[in-house]
Amino acid sequence: MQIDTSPASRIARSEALYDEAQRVIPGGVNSPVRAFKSVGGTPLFIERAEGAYMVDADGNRYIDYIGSWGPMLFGHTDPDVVQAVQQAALDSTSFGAPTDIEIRVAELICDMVPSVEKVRMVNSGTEATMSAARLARGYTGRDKIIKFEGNYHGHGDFFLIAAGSGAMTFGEPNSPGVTPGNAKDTLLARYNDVDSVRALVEANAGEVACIIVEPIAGNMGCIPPEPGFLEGLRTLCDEHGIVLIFDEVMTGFRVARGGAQERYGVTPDLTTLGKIIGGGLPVGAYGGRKEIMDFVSPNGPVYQAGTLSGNPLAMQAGYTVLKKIADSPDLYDRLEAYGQALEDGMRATMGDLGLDYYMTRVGSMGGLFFNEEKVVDYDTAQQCDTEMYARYFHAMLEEGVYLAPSQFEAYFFSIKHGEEELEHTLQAQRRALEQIH
Ligand code: KE4
Repeated sequence: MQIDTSPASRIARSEALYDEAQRVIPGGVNSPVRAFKSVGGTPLFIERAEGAYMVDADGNRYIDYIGSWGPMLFGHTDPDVVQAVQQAALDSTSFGAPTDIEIRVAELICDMVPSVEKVRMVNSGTEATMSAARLARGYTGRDKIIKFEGNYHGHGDFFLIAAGSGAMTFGEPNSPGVTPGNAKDTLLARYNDVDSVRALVEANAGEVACIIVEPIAGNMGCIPPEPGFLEGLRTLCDEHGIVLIFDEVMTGFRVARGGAQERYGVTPDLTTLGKIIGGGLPVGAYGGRKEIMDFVSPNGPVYQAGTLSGNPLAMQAGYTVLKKIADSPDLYDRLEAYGQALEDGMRATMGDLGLDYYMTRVGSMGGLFFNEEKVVDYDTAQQCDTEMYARYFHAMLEEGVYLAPSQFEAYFFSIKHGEEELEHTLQAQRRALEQIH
């Protein structure tokens, strides 16, 4: 009998699960970026997580720098969130009727997000952005929307045009199934280039309903707005009666209590939210000026609905997180302190190794581009060395650090990332970069 003496793979269980998963789930995953296609290798099946750490099906432990792609601002298994969800479940998991807790969540969002006077809960960021764009079209009576190459607003048909995130990673900027009819009303501008927007607005005078933008791009890596970019969009929208939508699904409550709009002092007409406001449960929201939001059914003619919108478990989780944010005056200072130490350590390593990759960070989200020139938009992001990123990703995984499995994503950390995690991450990065470059 031939005895297999090869060392069992350290991810044998994930490999087995991946085989099983692919038989019944497209690509073995329920969201494409999880499949590790752009970095190669077997996606890790995660069994549990706590604080700043995730543990995979083989028992390997990682410092987590995706935090479920943003929601885990307070780390995994925050005891207050867990308790709130457990308690809510005892009263049923859904009613399909209005509840008190939905009012409390809406009040907290209205209190903390400058642009939001009224807000509607939905079940994902995609639903939030689709609904906000439909509302802008209904409110203005215009058809066209302007988005930016490399910005990702979920998988709504009219957004999957030169999308960021997974669509960008797969190099399929125009996804099959998006009809020419949809695509024709979506106009593409260049991120950080107000002139490219002005040209579209002037060429489509009186036809543009909204401009939707990630105020900090997080789906082509992390790209902050250049000075004047967001202000320029605000001015253009004021001049032409266009609805300005900040897609803060990722940046909302991530980069400041009032999101990017508070951090940069530019107030949109509508804001979309998600991720953090659900504490890890499926939640999205769109909100803004009363006069626009009152166009939403049943008050107004723009229809939008959802069986599980405002779901009591998700609302209890969201309320718990939002209340912790509202009651933690030093939260963003503490996140900034970790972020600055992480960035300083990474730059020191780059200097020691003679590397000059391009690095960005805004609060507790950031990116490392394997590109020697400044990355400001889709084109410069595309010039990144994605092969090098893939080697870096796997080298960091071997070191127990779980980064985003794509160059075209951001990293996130939580309030539970502390001294021990910082030291481990910086040592891991030094070893990883020494190994790959
Ligand atoms: P969801 O439909 O995935 O909840 O949200 C869509 C969305 C909308 N707007 C922005 C700015 C977003 O970043 C997202 C979703 N972000 C990705 C991460 N790049 C989710 C991860 C995934 O697709 O699995």
